[in-house]
Amino acid sequence: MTYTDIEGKEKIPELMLKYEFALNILETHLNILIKEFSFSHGYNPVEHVKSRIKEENSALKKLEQKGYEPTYYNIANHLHDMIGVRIVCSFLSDVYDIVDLIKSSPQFKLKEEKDYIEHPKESGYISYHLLVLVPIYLNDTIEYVEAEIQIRTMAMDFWASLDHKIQYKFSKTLPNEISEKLYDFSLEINDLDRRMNLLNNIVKRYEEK
Ligand code: 0O2
Repeated sequence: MTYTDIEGKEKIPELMLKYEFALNILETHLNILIKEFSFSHGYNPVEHVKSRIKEENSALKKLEQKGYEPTYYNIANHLHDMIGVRIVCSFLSDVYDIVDLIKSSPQFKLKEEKDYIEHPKESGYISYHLLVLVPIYLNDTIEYVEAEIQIRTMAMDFWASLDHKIQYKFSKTLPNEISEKLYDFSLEINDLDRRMNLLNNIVKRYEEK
């Protein structure tokens, strides 16, 4: 199935255009926030930023997984991560600095936050998610478009990327022996992140001397 087969298909190009506008605005604001933070702190907490608009087949697959019909309405109302930005940081404390930075920005409205660092998912997935509303200015109206921002360390990103690759190889659920190992590795990664953060605190004390 493609977008051209779904109910409300004639409204899809306009929706995609709005996603494109919102992503452009979001990327620009995030870039400014991070650059300003780096300038004022003399330190850049961000390793890299990746963004995307969800591909057609992923969007339709996600609707199916969530039990929704593949319609324009359901894409617009039930997929909250059609726009996704991933900010990968160096240390655990950097993740929280970036979360605070985004939350205190007047450029976005915060809709929801999910702290999968304090509360990892059953799979072992660790990350911090912010669901924000990005204003786009169209003729005489302002529309707010949802976007998901995932903030994580390099270690969390390493786990999530490999987990994603492994999941992809299995069409149904993962065999227990694999999901259990992935969960254990995520605990190790979490522990390593915390120890690296402590080490960084010691490094900072040396820098202050
Ligand atoms: P992709 O390909 O990365 O886009 P919601 O999106 O809020 O309606 P959901 O699915 O419960 O509902 O949201 P959640 O779990 O807060 O966030 C979903 C996204 O987080 C996923 O998007 C992944 O990017 C990431 N994620 C969540 N759980 C896992 C996991 O166990 N392993 C990995 N590798 N990533 C995870 P998509 O659309 O599923 O995938």
